[in-house]
Amino acid sequence: MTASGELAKSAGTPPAADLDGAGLRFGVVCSRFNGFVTEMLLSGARDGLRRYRVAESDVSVVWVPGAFEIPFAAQRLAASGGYDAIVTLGAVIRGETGHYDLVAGQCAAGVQRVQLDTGVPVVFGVLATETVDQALVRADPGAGNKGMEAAAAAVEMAALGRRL
Ligand code: INI
Repeated sequence: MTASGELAKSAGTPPAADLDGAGLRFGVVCSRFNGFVTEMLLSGARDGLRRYRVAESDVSVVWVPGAFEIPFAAQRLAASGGYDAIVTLGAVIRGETGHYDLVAGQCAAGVQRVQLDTGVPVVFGVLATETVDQALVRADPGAGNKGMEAAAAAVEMAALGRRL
């Protein structure tokens, strides 16, 4: 679809997403904090990128200590000019921190700021849950893995970014 077609008003069902990632390059920022969850998100993201025809060699993974550090690494990757979109992965679990709201909120705000400042899409695959069990459900390798969902969003936004 052309950019003008993209912007055209349509009634009824939204058009299907363009999920062809062949030739597109992705940076993935993954938090080490709650690694038992984020490893599962990363696995889902890798599976998703592969499913949408992204080559392994077009994916770079960077690890950071915690969700608070995700925007910094995302900013560096986005500003490098080497990526069509960035995927961020993390797990902030309220049960484990008194500063949950600060960490989760600053991470989300930072990620949004990076994509608007750089013009490179940065998708948000950072869980913010009350409990470990809730985080594990969202990182399950089967349906509903938020890493895989983030990969799909990144492919769609990368393709959109090239078209617009
Ligand atoms: N980082 C997370 O990614 N998840 C958490 O649940 C969390 N808790 O519980 O505190 C967390 N804290 C670390 C934070 O992201 C920074 O790495 C740390 O404050 C150093 O800047």
